[in-house]
Amino acid sequence: MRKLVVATRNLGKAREITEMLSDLPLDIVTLKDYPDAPEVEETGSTFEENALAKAKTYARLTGEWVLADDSGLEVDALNGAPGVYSSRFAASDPGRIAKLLDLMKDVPESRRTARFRCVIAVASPDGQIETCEGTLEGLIAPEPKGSNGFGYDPVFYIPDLGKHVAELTPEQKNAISHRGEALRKAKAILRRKLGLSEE
Ligand code: ITT
Repeated sequence: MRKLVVATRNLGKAREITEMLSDLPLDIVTLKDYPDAPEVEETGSTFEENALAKAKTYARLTGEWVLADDSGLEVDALNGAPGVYSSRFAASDPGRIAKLLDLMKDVPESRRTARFRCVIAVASPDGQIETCEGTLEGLIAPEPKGSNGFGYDPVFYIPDLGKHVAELTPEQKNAISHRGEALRKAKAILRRKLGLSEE
């Protein structure tokens, strides 16, 4: 079976991506299987630049097809922050959530709009590369709720569902999420590029 390296060290992302790709006839591994691979510095100013940098670098280093995800949270009342700095906003998930809620403490519900964005890049060792993306619109809740998912999921509220993302099952999150949308497009790219049959 062809190998696909999912180029992430974020366990929450790795879990969602490997689960959604599990119906493809691919041997899926992550960066855990490449303990000596160096970090790629995320110096880009967009999710696309960072996803391209991660996919290209790890495709070259591993000699395999690679799928890389760069994602984050854009909060309108914070002019799009934390954006590409979402993982560097504070040292831990609880720290990131506490910092966000503190910055948002005086913002009324009508101005708490936000979105998750995900850009996925698929790269081959011989330099082929394509990107695709997905978004999820919602509101920053006043308090965290739920224990599923990862990252900012406990404070991201979906008005249509009346739920925080961390209250959704993995299947419910994948069906509506930024990463789910991008991954459905990435699967079409992989099927075409690797000549995999349609399910
Ligand atoms: P890799 O670069 O190794 O993939 P990372 O966590 O550094 O891991 P990013 O630079 O793409 O990845 O940062 C994404 C951050 O955005 C992530 O750490 C979360 O804080 C947040 N994030 C992205 N998708 C999310 C989701 O589905 N739910 C909650 N938070 C999410």
